[in-house]
Amino acid sequence: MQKLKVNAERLWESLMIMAQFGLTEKGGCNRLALTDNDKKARDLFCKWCKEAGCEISIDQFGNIFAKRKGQNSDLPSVATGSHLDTQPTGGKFDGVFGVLAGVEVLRTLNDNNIETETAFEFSVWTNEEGSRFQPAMQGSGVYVGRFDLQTEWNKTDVDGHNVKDELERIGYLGSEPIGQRNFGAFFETHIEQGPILENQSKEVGIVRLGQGIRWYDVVVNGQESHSGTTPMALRKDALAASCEVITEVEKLGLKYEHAVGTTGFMQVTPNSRNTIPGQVRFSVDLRNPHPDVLESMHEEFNSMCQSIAKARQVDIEVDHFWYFAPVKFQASDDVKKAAEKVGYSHMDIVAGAGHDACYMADIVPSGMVFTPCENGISHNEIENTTPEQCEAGANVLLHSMLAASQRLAEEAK
Ligand code: HGY
Ligand code: MN
Ligand code: MN
Repeated sequence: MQKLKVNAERLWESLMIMAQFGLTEKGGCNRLALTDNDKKARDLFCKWCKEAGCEISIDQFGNIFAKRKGQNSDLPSVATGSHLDTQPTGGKFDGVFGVLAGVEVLRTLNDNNIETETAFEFSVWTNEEGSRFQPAMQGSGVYVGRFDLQTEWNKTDVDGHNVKDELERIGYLGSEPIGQRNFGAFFETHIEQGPILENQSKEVGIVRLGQGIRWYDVVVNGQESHSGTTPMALRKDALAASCEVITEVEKLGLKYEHAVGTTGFMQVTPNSRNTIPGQVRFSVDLRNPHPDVLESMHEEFNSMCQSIAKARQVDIEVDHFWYFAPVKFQASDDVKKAAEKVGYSHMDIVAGAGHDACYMADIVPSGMVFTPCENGISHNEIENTTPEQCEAGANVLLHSMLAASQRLAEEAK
């Protein structure tokens, strides 16, 4: 089995075919969750897996599971997967590389007529990005019971479309109840989305920890008035107050080691150049690998909002709607052993981004395989990697899954 290798050309070709769905002029992907492009990608994934002999199941949140039977149906499955949805100006690899590395494992097992003791399952998780609907990792979060199904079905995008209606519209409102799969191990392959592996010239990252995340919706209410006639001292400028908050968020990210702080989404009302903005709605994303540091950032952020509100005589509402605690990966040693077995240079690493495996780690030993991306750039249309780097990730995934399958079979004897 040691010599077993994936077909790098086929994997790269599958990535380029999938990239057609939502392809942008700059060569990236705009495939927001539950849009027609997401549907096309999902349909193609299901077609490829059916052609490879899998049985397809879809759950009530549109999560997809393609199952390749094993010799012993009493054993739990070894699973892998990631997401097909992208950022609005996303790349060709974030998420989809993990899904198609799984498909390449599936095809490689078939090519070599390998009968595994446990079943292998290949999954696609709904709305990992959290861009169109919040929060991120929504499908895997519902699956593991972190989020309530009905609440998440009712979430709406900026145009008022809700998740449940959109799942139905694209044909992925499945009937399988949430959380029904019998997984014994879960692995996710993903580009690092940062510069560390490339800078350290390592082929594979063994992800030991997923950092903590706090997301907020902030609404600043001031007073609309004329930009020409309102003296500066009398203004309640919601946008100027928001800019001060956002500058302070950036300072919070700079203040603590390994911290990041970001505002990526903003709506200004009435958004007219000669009316002082009366209301501004924006996002805040705080992250840190250490829960206590993230807690301090949370406290400082909230008190900073209150003092700015007081000083500027505006109202600032902070809705802290998502907290994801840092998570350790229990199956990362499988990934390390696989990287050593197949002979790839590797290093331990922390995941700066959230991933579906971070929630799967709640319910089953999980591991992540990271591979480098060019200049560490992601969530950008120029996101890039190479066929060889994808091949390394898929080979490590293949051998991680085979090792976990053997272990589960031995444990059951
Ligand atoms: O937000 C994240 O880290 C991921 O891209 N959803
Ligand atoms: Mn991702
Ligand atoms: Mn992403």
